[in-house]
Amino acid sequence: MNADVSAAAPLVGVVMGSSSDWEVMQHAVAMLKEFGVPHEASVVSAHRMPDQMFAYAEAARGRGLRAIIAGAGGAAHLPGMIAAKTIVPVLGVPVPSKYLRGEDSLLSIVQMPKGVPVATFAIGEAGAANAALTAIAILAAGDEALATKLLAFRERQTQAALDMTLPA
Ligand code: RP5
Repeated sequence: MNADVSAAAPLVGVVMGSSSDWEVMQHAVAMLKEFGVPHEASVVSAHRMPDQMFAYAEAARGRGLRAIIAGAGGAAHLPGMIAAKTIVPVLGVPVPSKYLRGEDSLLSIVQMPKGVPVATFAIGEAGAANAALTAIAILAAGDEALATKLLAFRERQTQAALDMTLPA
């Protein structure tokens, strides 16, 4: 397990099935960094290291994680299997795959049977960034300073859209 741990005790865990997922999943980590949210990032492969995956999920709540962002591609069972072993909210990111462009990843993650939810996001970079923003929103419910940062982020986006111009 290859972990990149930020200074404080992590509140959000970012896991992915392979180092090849980093190109997409780095956008979740970048967003958490931008908001100063303590986090960790590691490779946890569902089919290549299932024992470590279960250990990660089982320990998550006790270690203080408040959300887990899980990205995987292809037969993307990582988010669902982590969700099966913890009540910490799991935010699933479908990583684009070689042959089916991530549609396989999306359907694998989104179609969880009733009872064990995985909140599923868009395929790729937008999904990774939005999963982080959702983790931030979950934490902001009990953290006014973080809520203020999130509101300011939204206001900057609004202003950027208001400032947009089109060619004459
Ligand atoms: C999945 O298989 C990973 O999440 C990755 O998206 C995909 C390919 O993995 P590698 O062959 O690049 O390690 O488990």
